[in-house]
Amino acid sequence: MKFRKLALIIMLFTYHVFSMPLRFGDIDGDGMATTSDVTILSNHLSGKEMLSAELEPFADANRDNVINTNDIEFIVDVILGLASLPIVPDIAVGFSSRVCIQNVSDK
Ligand SMILES: [Ca+2]
Ligand SMILES: [Ca+2]
Repeated sequence: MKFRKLALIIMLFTYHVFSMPLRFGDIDGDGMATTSDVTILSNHLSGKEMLSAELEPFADANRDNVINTNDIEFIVDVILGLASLPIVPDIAVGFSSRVCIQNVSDK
C-alpha cells in the first residue's frame, strides 16, 4: 500500500514539474510559440475557455503583469520571428516543486 502511494506521489510530482511551460507565452507547453497558444489565449480572454490558475501566469507573454490582447500580439510577433518568448526562471519550477512536496507531506 505504501509503495503504491509513493509511486503515485512520484508520478504526480514528475507530471507537475515537467508539464509546466518553460517559457511565458508557450501556454500549451510544446516548447514554442504557435497559433495554438494564440487560440488558447484568445479563448481565455473571450471567456470561451478559461485557463487553469496554474497556467494563467504563463499567458502573460510580454511580462507586464497583465493578460490581455497585447500578449496575443506578442506571441504573434514571436511566431513571425520578431521577438522571443521569455524564459521561466528556474525558481518558478523550484517553487512548484516545493508546493507539491508540501502537499505530499501534509497527507
Ligand atoms: Ca506553444
Ligand atoms: Ca501581458
